Amino acid sequence: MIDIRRMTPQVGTIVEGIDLRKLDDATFTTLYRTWLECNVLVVRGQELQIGDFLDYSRRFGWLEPHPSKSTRHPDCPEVTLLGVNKFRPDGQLDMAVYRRGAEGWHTDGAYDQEPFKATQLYALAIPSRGGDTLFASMYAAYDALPERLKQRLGTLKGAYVYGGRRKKTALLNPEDRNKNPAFHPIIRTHSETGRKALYFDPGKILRIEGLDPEESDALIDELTGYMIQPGTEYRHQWRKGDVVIWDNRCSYHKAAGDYPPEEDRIHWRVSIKERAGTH
Ligand SMILES: O=C(O)CCC(=O)C(=O)O
Ligand SMILES: [Fe+2]
Repeated sequence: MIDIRRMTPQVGTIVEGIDLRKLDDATFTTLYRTWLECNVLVVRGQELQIGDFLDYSRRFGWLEPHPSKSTRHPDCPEVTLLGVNKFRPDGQLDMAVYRRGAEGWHTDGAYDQEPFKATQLYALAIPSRGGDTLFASMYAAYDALPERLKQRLGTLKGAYVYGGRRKKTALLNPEDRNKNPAFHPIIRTHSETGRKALYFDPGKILRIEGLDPEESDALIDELTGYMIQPGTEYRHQWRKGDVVIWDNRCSYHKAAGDYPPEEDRIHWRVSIKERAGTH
């Protein structure tokens, strides 16, 4: 029996009692609609081969290899390995791998002209404690903006690159580190729900176009303060076999990054776009 449980009013639903390897179209449609409503969809208890994970992920959109080439699965470029090769040859913990996604609240792929529609993870190994992923609603962030800020943001656009203002590009190959920025309206309308969201990523934004640098930095700080609205957070405690997809058009996330480093925390990850071949 399929069991669908909302975790918070806005973000997060947990589904149990289905096998994603044998998912009929009607059930997928239910899952997809639920996901659009609650931004983050967790399906528990799966035993997937890599092909099963890819087949299920492709039902959401186009899978694009992530720009971090060094963390791609060796046989399958669409799959990124999270938590693999955490220790360098000299035994040092590689913080870029261990703390990936834990630097702050963010949305994935804002550095592309067409940002990622979704990101999906499959949990292969989960530590005994820590290592949660946190989520929050961009719709709630938009709704919380004072009218004055909504007016000011109007059609302003943010300029984004992978490394942002701090130039954090450790996971990229040198040839991929100096791409041109991508521009996105900060008030962004979701292409499927039609709802407005505060589309924003303080770690990847360079500047807000059309403002002088001090004004831009000040507005970035101000917007950062609106990102996470109380009551919209969902904290996912992973179990092995969980499949979790989040909508990057209407949710922020971050990894807690706090698990015992000597333990494994390993996921397969795919980046999903609305359309093929769009960077
Ligand atoms: O490992 C996690 O919990 C999430 C990491 C992350 O930010 C991502 O995969 O986009
Ligand atoms: Fe992320």
